[in-house]
Amino acid sequence: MFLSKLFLPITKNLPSDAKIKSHQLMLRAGMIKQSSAGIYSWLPIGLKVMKKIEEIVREEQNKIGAQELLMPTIQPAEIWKESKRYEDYGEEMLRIKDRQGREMLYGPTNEELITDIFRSSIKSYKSLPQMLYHIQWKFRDEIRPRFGVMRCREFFMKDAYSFDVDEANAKISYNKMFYSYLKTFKRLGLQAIPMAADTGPIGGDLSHEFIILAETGESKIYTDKSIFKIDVNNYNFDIKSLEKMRNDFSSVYAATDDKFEQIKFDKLVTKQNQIITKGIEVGHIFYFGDKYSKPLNCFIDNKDGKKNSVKMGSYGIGVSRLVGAIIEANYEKEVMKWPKSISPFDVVIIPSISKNNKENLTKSLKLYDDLKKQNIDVLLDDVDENMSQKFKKHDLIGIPYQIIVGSKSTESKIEFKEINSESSFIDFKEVKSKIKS
Ligand code: P5A
Repeated sequence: MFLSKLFLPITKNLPSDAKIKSHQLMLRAGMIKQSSAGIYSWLPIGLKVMKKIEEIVREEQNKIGAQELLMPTIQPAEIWKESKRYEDYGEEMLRIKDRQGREMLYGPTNEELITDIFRSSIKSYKSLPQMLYHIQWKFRDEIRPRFGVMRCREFFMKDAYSFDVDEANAKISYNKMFYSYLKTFKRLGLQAIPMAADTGPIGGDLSHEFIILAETGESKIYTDKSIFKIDVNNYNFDIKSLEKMRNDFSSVYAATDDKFEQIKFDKLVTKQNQIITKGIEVGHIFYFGDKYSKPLNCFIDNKDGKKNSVKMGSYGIGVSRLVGAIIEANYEKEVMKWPKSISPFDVVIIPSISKNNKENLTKSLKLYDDLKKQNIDVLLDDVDENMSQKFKKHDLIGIPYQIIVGSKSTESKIEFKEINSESSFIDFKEVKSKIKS
């Protein structure tokens, strides 16, 4: 892609409510545009990053055996009346009437709808366990949408649902998701801490939030440094190892504001190890047994011939929120650096161009073609601007690698730079391995 052709509406004027870095940067770099409070259009660069996150989330869900489907955004009110959440959900639910006067709603979550799908097809314990997920827009009429994509009214969520014969099996599904979440966040370059959490309007008695550390986070968190030593890669994907993983995490003190107890914190965590900071919730998982399956009559025939309610859990990842959260975690002194796994481009070529000298541009076009042939997603900055303006712009866009084509580069040696560090001269053949390693 040539920068001169890219739809990248960089803006300088920020609205006064853009208070945190990720919100400011996403507006400045033309990643999103607000259409009304808490509702955004995703412009090409923003969408590209979000789609890459979505794909990583999808791959990690598939790896643990979850199956993708797609439910609609608009749901009928009846199933929510059956579960008794229609009234309880209150003002956050956007309620709609169709032309026949039927009550509908824009889904804030999908426990009811998935239970309805499940009850109409699965009748026997032999078909269990099952894990189903979709990645779909949600709507919550938040009282105070803020921080850009972090607390929106319309947002993109991966939500998965597990179905098991009994509680013991349901906890195995819960642990599999727990594992998958840690793997997912790792691939996104994030260190997420699982924390026992309250269940709120979703309900149930077992729940974890996955929180990444960031000063601008909405949740205050209290934990022990030693939690960072627990590495998901040290566990296998089998029942015992997954159980051990969850127990290892649970044995370290970690709490958000609502669950925090000073006495316990001081007793369990030495002063040197105490971490008190803020964080962003990027995922949330729940086990709620038959909270929905019972009222919705989702029963299966068990081995012993008796009918039993299916035991369920639900598991959310804020895909659109992650775009903002990753910026908060990576932004440093006016420079953005995307993790390679989700960067809008693999590398940018920045030639020094002037009216009288088009030689660097010609050299760059050749490099561009070569990289394209190697399947590298490359941006060529062919805009006629001086180098300091160019660098400023690329600090904002955040592509992690730059090839600078100026008087110093030769046919064989090119100037290569990782954003936010010093450049060096390398052989062109090494570029691919540098970028993809
Ligand atoms: C779990 C999946 C649920 O809705 N039902 C289905 C359960 N959980 S949750 O915690 O309420 O949301 C899951 C994740 O979605 C993101 N999220 C949001 N992102 C942007 N704007 C919002 N207003 C918003 N609300 C929730 C969070 O990442 C949350 O962890």
